[in-house]
Amino acid sequence: MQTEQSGREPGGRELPSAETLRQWAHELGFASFGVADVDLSDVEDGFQAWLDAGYHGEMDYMARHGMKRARAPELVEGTVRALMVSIEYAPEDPAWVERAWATLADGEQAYVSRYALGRDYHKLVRSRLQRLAERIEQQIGPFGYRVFCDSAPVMEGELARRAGLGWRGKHTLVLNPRRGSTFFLGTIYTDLELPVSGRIDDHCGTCVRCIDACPTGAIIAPYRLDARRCISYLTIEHKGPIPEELRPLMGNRIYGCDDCQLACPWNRFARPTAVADFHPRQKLDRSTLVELFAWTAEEFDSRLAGSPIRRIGHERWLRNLAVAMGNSAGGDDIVAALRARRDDASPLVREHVEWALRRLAETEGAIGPDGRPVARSAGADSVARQVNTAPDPGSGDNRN
Ligand code: B12
Ligand code: SF4
Ligand code: SF4
Repeated sequence: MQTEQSGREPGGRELPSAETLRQWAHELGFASFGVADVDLSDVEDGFQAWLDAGYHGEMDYMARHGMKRARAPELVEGTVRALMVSIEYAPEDPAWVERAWATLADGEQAYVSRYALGRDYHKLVRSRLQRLAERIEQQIGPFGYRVFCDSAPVMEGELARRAGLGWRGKHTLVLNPRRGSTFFLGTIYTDLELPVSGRIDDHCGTCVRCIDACPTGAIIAPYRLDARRCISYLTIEHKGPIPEELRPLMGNRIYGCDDCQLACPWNRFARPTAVADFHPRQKLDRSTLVELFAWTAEEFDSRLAGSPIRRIGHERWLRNLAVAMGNSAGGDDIVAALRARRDDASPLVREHVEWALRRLAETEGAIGPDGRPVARSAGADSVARQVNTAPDPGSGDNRN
């Protein structure tokens, strides 16, 4: 294997140095850059066990390509390295974590995952990766490559870990001691035999905050996620009715979920995004459930043009909102909004609306010790716990 300093491939091609590549990646707005070897044979058994357990739920695409996901050359012939990049999406507000908890604790507000407040990242990342590949091509001439961002059977997390972008947290995401985990990953498969980057050690230590914070218990063990319980899966990937036993646990999370990341002490070091396209649109960071539930299908399509949320469609949007409204403290506006959709054309929406109305009726008038109506979601309980035990990145319990 080559060293970091070497500039020539065994085949004879003169290659840009790792430093030059990193510089080019930074100029394109990528926060981190690294090079990974593509031999993922040691993760194949774990991935197969995950599929065999059915943890992928309805995500057929996870099973469809079998082990091609872990075998880069079977997807793109000649691949020997993966160039890995990250790009930040954390909000600009330095108090974004506290604000996120506050929104989660407010049953009238809608909570949209922070990654989805602005423009969809997939195309943006791929087009920047394409520019990076073209820049390499200008320097060394034609070479074999293909760019990805969530767009093909590629194990981006594992490759990013091997490229030194971070370690895999117990929530399974990649995180980094200087920037937390609030970044997307992108990949270039290539036939260039570039030197492989050094790795970052796992700094989770004895910490289990993400596991404790997960409202639905989806992190069934450290580094193992049952996607079928994950609110991100339930609100985005899952098409049909949301299992009834999970609905009360979802709180006001209507698209994606961030709790495991909000609870992580390392996200004190998350960096604000430098990408204007990722800034919040349509007041998605400060809208009420009632406001969003009122959107017609046409409004949904036009307001969310270019947003990742658009791909779930208006029907699932209403389904998710109905669950959140059922978990709220109720009140005239919420009940009236739900009743107005009792005759919705979609049986899926109608069923979730009826569930929400039933749930509100069952606990009508429930008053908390502070004399205010109770938002009855376990999600709200977990939020209260988090607020009371605000993460202290200096405590060191996560650094051994
Ligand atoms: C499918 C998918 C999901 C699924 C499943 C997530 C998961 N953790 O597997 C769902 C819909 C739930 C999801 C949710 C989210 N996702 Co997602 N997702 C993906 C995707 C497409 C594939 C991930 C994958 O391969 N999972 C399969 C599992 C099996 O792989 P694994 O974790 O490496 O598993 C290994 C070990 O943990 C172990 N193992 C795991 N389970 C088990 C079980 C047994 C029995 C055994 C023995 C071993 C074992 O073995 C495996 C092999 O080593 C990637 C993009 C990509 N192409 O990689 C994005 C990706 C991981 N997602 C991303 C994001 C941002 C999210 C969310 C934060 C979005 C949100 N806010 O709502 C959440 C976070 C939830 C979470 N805690 O993971 C980013 C993560 C960026 C980062 N910093 O790491 C990615 C990389 C997309 C991107 N290009 O940026 N996601
Ligand atoms: S995204 Fe939410 S539901 Fe999914 S594992 Fe993290 S905390 Fe749990
Ligand atoms: S440091 Fe703690 S909260 Fe963060 S990923 Fe590791 S175990 Fe989870």
